[in-house]
Amino acid sequence: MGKPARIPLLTAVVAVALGGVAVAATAADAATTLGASAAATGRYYGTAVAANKLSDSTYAGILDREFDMVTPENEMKWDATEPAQNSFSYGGADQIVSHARAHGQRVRGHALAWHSQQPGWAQNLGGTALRSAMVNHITQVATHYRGQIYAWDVVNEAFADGGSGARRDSNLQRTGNDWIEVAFRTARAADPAAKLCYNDYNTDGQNAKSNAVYAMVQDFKARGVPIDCVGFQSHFNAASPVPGDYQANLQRFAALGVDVQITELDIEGSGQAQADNYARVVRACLAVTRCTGISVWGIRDTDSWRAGGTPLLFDGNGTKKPAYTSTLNALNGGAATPSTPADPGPGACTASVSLNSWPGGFVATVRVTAGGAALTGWTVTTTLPSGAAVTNAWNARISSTTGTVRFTDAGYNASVPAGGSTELGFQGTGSGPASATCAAS
Ligand code: 9MR
Repeated sequence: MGKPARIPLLTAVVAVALGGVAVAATAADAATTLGASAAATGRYYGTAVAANKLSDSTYAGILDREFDMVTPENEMKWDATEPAQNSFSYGGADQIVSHARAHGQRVRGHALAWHSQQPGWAQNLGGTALRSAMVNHITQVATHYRGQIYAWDVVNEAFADGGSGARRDSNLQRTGNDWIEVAFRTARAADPAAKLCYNDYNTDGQNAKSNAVYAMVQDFKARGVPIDCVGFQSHFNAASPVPGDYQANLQRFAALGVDVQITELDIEGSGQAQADNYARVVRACLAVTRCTGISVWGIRDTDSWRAGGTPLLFDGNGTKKPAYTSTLNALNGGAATPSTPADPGPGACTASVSLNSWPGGFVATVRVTAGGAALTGWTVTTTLPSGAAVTNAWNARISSTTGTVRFTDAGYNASVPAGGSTELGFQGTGSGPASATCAAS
């Protein structure tokens, strides 16, 4: 597969070249949706899609506006595509693939071989009968979609949880330890253009399970077993937070010579804490050259497999949550090409927030500190939790009172010497933001 297309930027160049009104056809074009912002860094931002929701206009509207990669949430699984042995049914999956093609979205195929969501007939097979059935399944499905899939999750969740580093016991595992490499070789033969991924959960940080996957990928690379990518599901909540070594873990896999992808992202929570975690995921991916994209596992909170944890970027009405805004901002802060983020440079600055809160209100003091060179102007950006509003601000000009707010220097405090700092403040109703970013201007 070639590099992901950078459609929004190309559009911008074309508009300028035609001498059209170049007004909006600038980087701003690439900054207003998740897919376009990710594409500007050479990556994608995708989502899981359920075929039976494509007729919901709110759902489809958000899907087609924001996302440039889709993963069928259940429609390509073994139970859906081969309900009776050697009798294939592609209704829901085909619907998603044609919707994607019609809207310029690429497709991640999920999943060819998995211990779960097997049709009853396969659950009851074992030994060579199951091995042949698996090979036939992979060949048929990957051939049906040949040329239309960006990446396949060839094997899903094959390692055990906990500290053993062992393979998960399953009927597939009991056909012999080589079932995974057989699955990858079979998929390569059926669709040579698709990237072939191993996908799992609880492998997002360095631990016994991710070490075991790492050793498998290393071994596959050494022996020429075709593997192109590793998917990190990234289902996070309080008990399983974004790991501190998330980026380092992605990086060590990338260093084995595979792409890495965030494949099923959702983060339980709300407000600023959730928004900060979503931004951390973007920053980790942008910092790893071979992190080619991020997919969330659903669109609205109500579409989620764990709706009670409100883990997604849009609320049940389809309204953008703070997590959406922080994701978009983080994508727009990314490097122009997939590489380690540029050195912030001598003109850079940082912002730290200190909050004085009471029920229903807060005062925030933001300290702007210059980096290795003097500032001649600065802008602080923060995203207010939903329901919060700024009522009064000092030492800065303000762009809005709710949502994402930019505070620009007030003129008299634009100049900050290298290493020096200055303060601004604001008062508001609701709860205040925990963090802010600073940019020299
Ligand atoms: O989101 C999927 C949900 O609708 C299904 O009921 C469930 C059945 O196993 O699978 C969910 O998706 C899973 C994905 O295929 C693999 N990783 C874990 C996901 C969440 O369970």
